[in-house]
Amino acid sequence: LSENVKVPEPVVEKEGYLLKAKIADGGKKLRKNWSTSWVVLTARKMEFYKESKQPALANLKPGYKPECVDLCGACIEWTSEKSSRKNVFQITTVSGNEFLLQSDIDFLILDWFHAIKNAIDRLPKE
Ligand code: I3P
Repeated sequence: LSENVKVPEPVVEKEGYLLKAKIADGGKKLRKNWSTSWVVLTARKMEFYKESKQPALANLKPGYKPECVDLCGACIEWTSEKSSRKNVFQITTVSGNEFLLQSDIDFLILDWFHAIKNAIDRLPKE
């Protein structure tokens, strides 16, 4: 019976396209590779979907799992050293994953920064 219980989807606080580069996984440095990602922010996490004209469809493909970022205890900060691009901030998770996010559009990246920072500040640190 419990298998039939549907867990409600968390409320989406913000979603949209950003340029993303994952630069570390579990503390291990990765080669930087920027790509456009459909980003979905909820209270506790962010999800990065592959670029798609109809992002919702990415959900429906069997076996497709977006990359998931746990915001509990995460850090967010602007960085000018880690990229030659403007408007770049970094998110570092407790598990040692590091992501750079970027947009050339100033108000857009500012909105994202504050939305993610607010989410992190509302969460417990552990
Ligand atoms: C990287 C690529 C990235 C660039 C990075 C390069 O080269 O050009 O876009 O980061 O610079 O190393 P490759 O594709 O050969 O891996 P930015 O665009 O963020 O500057 P970096 O080495 O200074 O991080």
